[in-house]
Amino acid sequence: MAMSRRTFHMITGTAALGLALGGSGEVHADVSAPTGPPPDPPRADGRAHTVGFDRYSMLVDGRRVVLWSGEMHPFRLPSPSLWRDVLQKMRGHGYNTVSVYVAWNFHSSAPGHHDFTRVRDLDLFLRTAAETGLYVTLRPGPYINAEVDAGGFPGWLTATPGTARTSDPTYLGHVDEWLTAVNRIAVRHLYTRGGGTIVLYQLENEYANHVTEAAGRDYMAHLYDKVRADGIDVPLFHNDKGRNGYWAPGTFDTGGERGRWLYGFDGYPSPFRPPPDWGYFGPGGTKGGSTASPDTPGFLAEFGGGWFDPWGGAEFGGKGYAESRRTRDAAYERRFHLTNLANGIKIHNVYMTFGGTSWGWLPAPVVYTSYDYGAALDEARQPTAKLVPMHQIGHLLHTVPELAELDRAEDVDVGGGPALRAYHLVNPDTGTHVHVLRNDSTGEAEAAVPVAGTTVRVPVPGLDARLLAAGMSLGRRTLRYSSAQPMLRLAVGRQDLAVFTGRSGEVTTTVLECAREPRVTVLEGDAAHTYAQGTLRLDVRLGGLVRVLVEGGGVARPLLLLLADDETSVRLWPHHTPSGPFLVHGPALLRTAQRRGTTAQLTGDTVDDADLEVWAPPGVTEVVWNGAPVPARGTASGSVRATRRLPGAAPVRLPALTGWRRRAESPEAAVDFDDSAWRTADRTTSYATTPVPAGQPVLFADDYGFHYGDVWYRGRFEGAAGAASVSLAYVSGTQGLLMAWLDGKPLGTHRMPVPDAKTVRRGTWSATATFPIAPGDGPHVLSVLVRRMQHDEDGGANDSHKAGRGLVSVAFDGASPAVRWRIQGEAAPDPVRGPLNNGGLYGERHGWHLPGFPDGDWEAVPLPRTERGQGVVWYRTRFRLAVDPGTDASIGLTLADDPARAYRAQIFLNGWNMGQYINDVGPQHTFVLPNGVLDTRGPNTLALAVLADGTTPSGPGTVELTLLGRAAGGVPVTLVDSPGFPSRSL
Ligand code: IPT
Repeated sequence: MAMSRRTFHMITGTAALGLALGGSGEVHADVSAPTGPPPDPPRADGRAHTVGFDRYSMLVDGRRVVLWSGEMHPFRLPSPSLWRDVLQKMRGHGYNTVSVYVAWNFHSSAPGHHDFTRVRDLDLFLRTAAETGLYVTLRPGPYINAEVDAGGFPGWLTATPGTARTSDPTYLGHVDEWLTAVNRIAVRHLYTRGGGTIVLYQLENEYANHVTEAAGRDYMAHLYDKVRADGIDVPLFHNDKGRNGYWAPGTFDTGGERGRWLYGFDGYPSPFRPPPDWGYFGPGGTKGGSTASPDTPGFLAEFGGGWFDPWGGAEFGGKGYAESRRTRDAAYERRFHLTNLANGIKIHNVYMTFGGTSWGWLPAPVVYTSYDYGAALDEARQPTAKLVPMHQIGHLLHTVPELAELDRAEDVDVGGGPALRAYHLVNPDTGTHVHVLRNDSTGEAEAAVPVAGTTVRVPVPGLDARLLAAGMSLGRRTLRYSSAQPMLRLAVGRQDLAVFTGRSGEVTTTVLECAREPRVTVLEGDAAHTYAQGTLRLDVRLGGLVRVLVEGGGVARPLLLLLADDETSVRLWPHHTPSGPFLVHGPALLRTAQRRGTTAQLTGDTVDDADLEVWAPPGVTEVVWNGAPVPARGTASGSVRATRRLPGAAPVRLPALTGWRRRAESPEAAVDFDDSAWRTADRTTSYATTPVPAGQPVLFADDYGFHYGDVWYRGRFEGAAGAASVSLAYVSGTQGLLMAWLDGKPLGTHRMPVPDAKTVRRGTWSATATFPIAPGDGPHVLSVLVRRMQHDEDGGANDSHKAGRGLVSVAFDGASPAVRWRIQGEAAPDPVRGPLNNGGLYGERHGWHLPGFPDGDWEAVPLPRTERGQGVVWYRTRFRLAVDPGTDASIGLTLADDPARAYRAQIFLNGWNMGQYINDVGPQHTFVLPNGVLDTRGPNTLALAVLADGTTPSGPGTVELTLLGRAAGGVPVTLVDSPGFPSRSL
């Protein structure tokens, strides 16, 4: 039969290796029936599982699974409780996999030191993903890019010898320590052993620059060996930067284990051009085309579900994430993902699905604090309209596994003009046909698709796409075709259930094979039906939830057809449980469902008042929602329906922020400031890629152990009489600045120019600031504050993360005094909030950002406020929130002021650095304050470190709490530890 022509040599995992590794040793492998029902959502069930693949798809326990994955970064959500919220929202909306980078710099403040506690608790994240029923793709680098500082390399790595991302032995030594630490956790969560749900593991990231060199090939082979030696037995892969064929199976040494290595690639196509064909099914694909890896499933390790936004307002290239979400909207998602599906992609990962926040000093210089990304779930954890296609396609792929095994079928002419593109695919075992119809023009087009001897007319809106299925099983009955898009099929209780979707108002035709005439009841909505020649035809106008019950006609099991418009489709929640599947209709989110005797125990969210209707396993007659019984009764649809609506979210009132206290700092500028404890800047060599000018000591902050945020220098000199100016060369990354004082008097501020869309990725930002001076012979003190932005990423594998940061050199015009420098950056890393929380401002070094700092003697001031001066001024206040315990309120801090004012603010909430606001650059004004860091039912401390150029008046202007979303429900939130003053780190 069909199975015999397939090979399953690529099955990996303990079971496939025949190893008895504790536990029950039970093997769930049924390789003879990969097209059968999908495997249940994965859990940490303590059993051995096989994780393999063939050229079509992943095979989990021998069952076909399309991975429909979303990327999220735990390190961009510093509140572990909320990981569960995001993961549950992903699962509810049809994702079956979460892909995560692990950022080395987030976990490592010093060589050999790796911290996986608190907000860095990878083990907890992996447990939560397993509890949520999601597969995991783990991507621990060592290099990750990801728009984080140094592409994820720790700050200390910049001060080490050897070229990173090569086989250099020093680098590999550090890498091995990192991987040992990550893998020690990861092995406990491998799905192969049932300890967790990791099914894929990535080596490196878009590694394209040393592909043909021994230094690159040996490096990849080393990573492969290391990860295998650490016990990672799931398939490994790399994400090629485009379909180049780099690191395809067989191109480097994988210890003879060719079959356990997947080829993956990344795609970030322009939303303004038609989606590309990847060439999986033959020539004509982009670059490597079908030859890239014909024996492994089409694998998009990253596919752009949005895009990152650079600093600056629209005129500089930064447009804000609303724009990103507008250009990659729901129709974009449908058009591009359905094209990917039509191109044989069976492992999808949408980068990002929840972008989150690059808090503290995490963002690479190219981006600002928000990493919202225009993703389907926004930074404030709110679902957006982009989830509609993800939800519909995700649930379809999960409940109709035939779609995991599709061959290209003969092209069909669908008319509709040149902009209407049609892809035709067929499952070789079941004969299910799939047509993907894509409209690349802006006006609506009609596709005329030949199906089963007739022509199905399908409207495809401009710049949109539609999937049409024919010959698809709906359980006991078969769909001949439908012009509405299938979303799921489930056998629930005593009936089969199928959901079809489309835009509201669309007129759709659905035809079922029915050898004998069935009984048809339109239970709700605008539907007409006719029976003729062995087929039942339903003509349905979409709007709300149309229900048609099909019974009899020689088939014992009834079929309930639900036709939902888009809006309604995301209120339909299939949920697979060990007692069978559920389908829940009504609420804004279904988080969990389980059967307890005759009761359906459900948890989830409502925003507005909502219906609650449940299709559940047989015998379920009662419903409990978020712990409270809901009166309900059985319906003609075979469901149990609440007799009253669930209440929506309670209103949330946010207090005004008042009671501000102000204190100026920057005492480092004063002549008599005591800097005797500061490091002497006397090094003569550096591993930085920025040259050290002859005759000058090394001044780069990283060489003195200061890796993040602001850094101070104090230089003493004599014999400068006659000097007309002093020139300070510095390197900072985009948006950096330098301010200087001579003997306590401001010399001025130099700022890196605001980049435009073209220059923003230029990388290193270096400049020379020249200030006129008229010193006497001395002695003199030159105080310099450099706002370093972060280290460059190292996408080109050329050590660009080692570009210097801080001062480079000093020169005088008309004199040449020797300057003796001392340097001070951040204090010892905050052991709780992590190495990226703080820079080296005086206030940070002395705990002014921490809760409980005694600010009673600070000046009480109202905001908004205007003052003028060069340097740093702090503002602190406290506020108390009292959000209703059943409400998940998502809250932000919004700053606004006259955009001509040249100042910026570092925002500290309960000591946590929530990001940087640059008043005259933007575009970000609202900063998400994650619950857990924010106490929504208690007191909070807010501190702003305002750094002003002195060239204009500065603020703060208005500073307000803003409500970014609310729901009744949510997840229980445990507050993160937020140690106050005095802190042991100071
Ligand atoms: C690709 C990276 O792999 C990922 O880490 C992230 O940087 C992403 O892009 C952009 O957000 S790099 C590719 C787009 C050149």
